[in-house]
Amino acid sequence: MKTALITGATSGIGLATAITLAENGFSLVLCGRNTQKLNELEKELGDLVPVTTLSFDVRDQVAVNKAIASLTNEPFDFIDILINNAGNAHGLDAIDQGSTEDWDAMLDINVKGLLYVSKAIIPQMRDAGRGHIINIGSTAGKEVYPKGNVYCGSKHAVDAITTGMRLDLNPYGIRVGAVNPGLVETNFSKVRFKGDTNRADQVYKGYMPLQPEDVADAILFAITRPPHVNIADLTMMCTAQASSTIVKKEI
Ligand code: 8X3
Repeated sequence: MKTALITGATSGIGLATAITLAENGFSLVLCGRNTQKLNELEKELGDLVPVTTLSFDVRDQVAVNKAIASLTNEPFDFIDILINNAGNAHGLDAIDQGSTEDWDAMLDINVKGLLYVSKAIIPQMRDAGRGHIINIGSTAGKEVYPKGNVYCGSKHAVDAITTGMRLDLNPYGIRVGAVNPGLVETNFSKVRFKGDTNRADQVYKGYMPLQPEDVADAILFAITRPPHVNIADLTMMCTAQASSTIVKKEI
């Protein structure tokens, strides 16, 4: 039984991935900031597979290191699969209008948080000569759209860092890949628009967006390939989406 650690596991793609992986027999280390949700998940999925939870903010490197160092008991003492999922968007503003708080949050969570968690886990993979890292990127990491500026920049950074990790960890037999979804119906837009549910709902209206479970399926596919196969880069969109700015809507 392999152990997977998922960041941002309490909602959206992270939550769907936790459920999918539990159903497919992976032991789970579920990470997030919402302790209550983590506890509920541990109870729910703990009937299926061994589950433990870690409550920390990926922006806090001391907390990240402390949390990962606490994983001393089997089957959580070796992370076979790291899923760097925690990330979000803050604001959708032209570059002259954006707030530095929003920029800091996106770069701190999406880029630096991913690096902190990876740095805490890579040494054990390197020493064991095995392991698998999946970074959740975005179509925004492949294409910049108007007002996407810093969010797209953060996801382009994830794209580059994924390649860099693959190059540097290649000698150790560690697989590194990215799953890059387009529009997924989660609370992503609600967070981006700071709780403005009406505005967030508009984003997913008039077409069938990807569901978090669709992305979880792709992650499951990537991590269940034979040892000689690495899914390096997987970009997925709903059928209605052709690019970041072209979405076929019925209304
Ligand atoms: C989420 C996709 O197009 O809303 O990363 O930026 S998009």
